[in-house]
Amino acid sequence: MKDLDPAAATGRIRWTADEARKVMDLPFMELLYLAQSVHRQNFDPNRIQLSRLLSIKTGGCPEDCSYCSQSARHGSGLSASKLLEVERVIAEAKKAREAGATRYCMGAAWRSPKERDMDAVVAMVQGVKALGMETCMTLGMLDAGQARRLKDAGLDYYNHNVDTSESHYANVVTTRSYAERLDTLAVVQGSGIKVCSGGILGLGEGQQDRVEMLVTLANLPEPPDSVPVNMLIAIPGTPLEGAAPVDPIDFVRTIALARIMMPQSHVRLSAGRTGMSDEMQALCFFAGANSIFMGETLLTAANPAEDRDMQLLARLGVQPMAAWEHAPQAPAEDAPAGPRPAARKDMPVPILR
Ligand code: SAM
Ligand code: DTB
Ligand code: SF4
Repeated sequence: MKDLDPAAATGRIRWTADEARKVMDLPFMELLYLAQSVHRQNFDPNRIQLSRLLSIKTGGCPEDCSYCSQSARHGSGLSASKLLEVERVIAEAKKAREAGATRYCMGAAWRSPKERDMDAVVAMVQGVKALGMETCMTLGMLDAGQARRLKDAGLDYYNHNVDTSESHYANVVTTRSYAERLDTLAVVQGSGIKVCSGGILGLGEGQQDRVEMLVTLANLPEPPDSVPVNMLIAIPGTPLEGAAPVDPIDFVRTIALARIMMPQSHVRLSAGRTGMSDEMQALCFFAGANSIFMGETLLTAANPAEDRDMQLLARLGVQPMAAWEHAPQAPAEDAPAGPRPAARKDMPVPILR
């Protein structure tokens, strides 16, 4: 494998699948040591960013994503609801802020937003932003005009996952192509909204698919600011209800590779934490995951109870990340004086031989 030289690390490294696979296959201790080293060069290892999710429009989705409870094509038994009232969303965001969340992520079970819904989602972004929280939305595919309206309303992040490798993708979703997903990511990046994009492990893919998915993400014109790594929550009634579980060691390896390939991104240990032991989550944090969703519900599925998560963070001596720490290159004006994690863009990634 060619060296990842420090000079290259200050700019962009274009990864090949072969290079990434070699890192993925390092002996586990080497891989974790490397991932933790890269993590420490870019983030405070004892801080974790807390996001909160709300489903603003649940179920009845026309897409056929085979993992999803919200597709109208599967028999998950979930009943469809209308778009929530703007006031309700803002009230929920306020509660999340009081519980320590700094980012509020609103998700809708749409293929793409309809023009008639845009005024309401714009008002939600404005209202949540006015609470001093970071805003994130995931509404399906976006066109440039919609992205511009959301950006102007103050949207900070847009979540749109590639889900898996390009070659495995057609086994998982048929109603939206991989290229369409990449188009939406380009539209979002072009509008100046930060990208949150990752995938799911447990869709019947192999370790090579996970490598290729991370290569796709790391080689975007800008790597995503946030990379959610979900563990499939196998939902009864969906085509993947009986999917084989992911080997936890392979899951941790994937987190480590994401950290190494996208050193400055927030890697989010996302769906599926209810199925993980505390020890596995701790290993994921050691491997470089530094963000979680807090709160008992994700969009429709369960997440660990808040007090349980707080106990886990306390046992690990990990503090929630303050809002001003999210963008170490551009500290907010309210950043407290005193020691803080340095902006680390200039620091080299260790040379791999
Ligand atoms: N409808 C929008 C879309 O798909 O673009 C946004 C919502 S969608 C539920 C957001 C992401 O959640 C999906 O791309 C997928 O990666 C993840 N997800 C959905 N169901 C999941 C499940 N059962 N287990 C793990 N992750 C899941
Ligand atoms: C992401 O990658 N994971 C979150 C968020 N983006 C929107 C969603 C997880 C959904 C888990 C299944 C559910 O709650 O229905
Ligand atoms: Fe619809 Fe999103 Fe679920 Fe796919 S993942 S079925 S687009 S809600």
